[in-house]
Amino acid sequence: MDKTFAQDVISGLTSKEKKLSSKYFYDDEGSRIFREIMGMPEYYPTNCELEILTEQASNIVSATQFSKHFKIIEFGAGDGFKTFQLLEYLVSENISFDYIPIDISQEAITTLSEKLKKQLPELSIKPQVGDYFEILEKVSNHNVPSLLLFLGGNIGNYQPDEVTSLLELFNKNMNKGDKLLIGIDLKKNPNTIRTAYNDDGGITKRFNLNLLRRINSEFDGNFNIDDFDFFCSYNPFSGEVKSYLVSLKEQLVSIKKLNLEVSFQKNEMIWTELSKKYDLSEIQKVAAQSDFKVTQNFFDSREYFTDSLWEK
Ligand code: AVI
Repeated sequence: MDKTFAQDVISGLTSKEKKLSSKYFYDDEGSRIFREIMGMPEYYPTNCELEILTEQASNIVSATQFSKHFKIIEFGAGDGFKTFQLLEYLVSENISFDYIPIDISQEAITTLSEKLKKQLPELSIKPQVGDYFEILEKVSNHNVPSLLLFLGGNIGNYQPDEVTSLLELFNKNMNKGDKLLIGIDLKKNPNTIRTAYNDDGGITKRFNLNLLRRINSEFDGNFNIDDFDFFCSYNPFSGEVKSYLVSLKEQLVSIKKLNLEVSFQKNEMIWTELSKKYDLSEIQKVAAQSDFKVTQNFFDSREYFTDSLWEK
């Protein structure tokens, strides 16, 4: 049993305002649904970042100012779909570097490595499975500069206090002059954002409901998925998209392996996800708070998203 998940489910469902963290969305089924989301026309971030990394790979690499062999360390590499553009550019230019993708999923890393070995046989790849920071500490080397990648806009899913501690942890494990390229979704027309998370096809709803299905299967729960709805709102002032599951009736749910009975009022909500959108002044502020300097922001043509290059 995943103990941290178990504890978080207990504390989240017994607190006054119920919550479950979106970090638990990504079991195999959740990861599959997320890939469906990334393919939706409404979900713009994926294409925006792909455009940046395709069109501006050479500018990004020049902006790092690395003049000798370096390392690219990618957190949450997943299927490496977007990073491929950057790697392909570097290989085609005969630039000397090692690629170290890190993911918690062995399956993701195996698939990624096999794919890259076929498509970019000249690439030097040193995949790692496990905890980001343990690995970062292990691979950190004063003599070889590093470019860390934290892409996909994942930073938006962290609560404000978690953002600072995560970035401080990155910073602590980097050497002076190392760079961090961080994907950040930007504030924009609120309707564009609302549509990306309130898709007509109900895929994002399925993505959220999958968390209840996961609790049922891992902890022997009896959530009836049809008794829950999905609600999502965007606040253009704070930049926060907040997602919830809504109990459609008064009900009692039991989760046997956790020895837990949870009662729901009709229309009671469980907060599942924060997807925060930033503006450029907030990016400056967050970077400075964790001791980084923003070197340059790379935008897509619509300026919906930035891959922001920071220096320690
Ligand atoms: C992974 N993460 C950046 C996505 C986001 O946009 O917050 C997860 C997601 N949630 C709903 N749609 C996509």
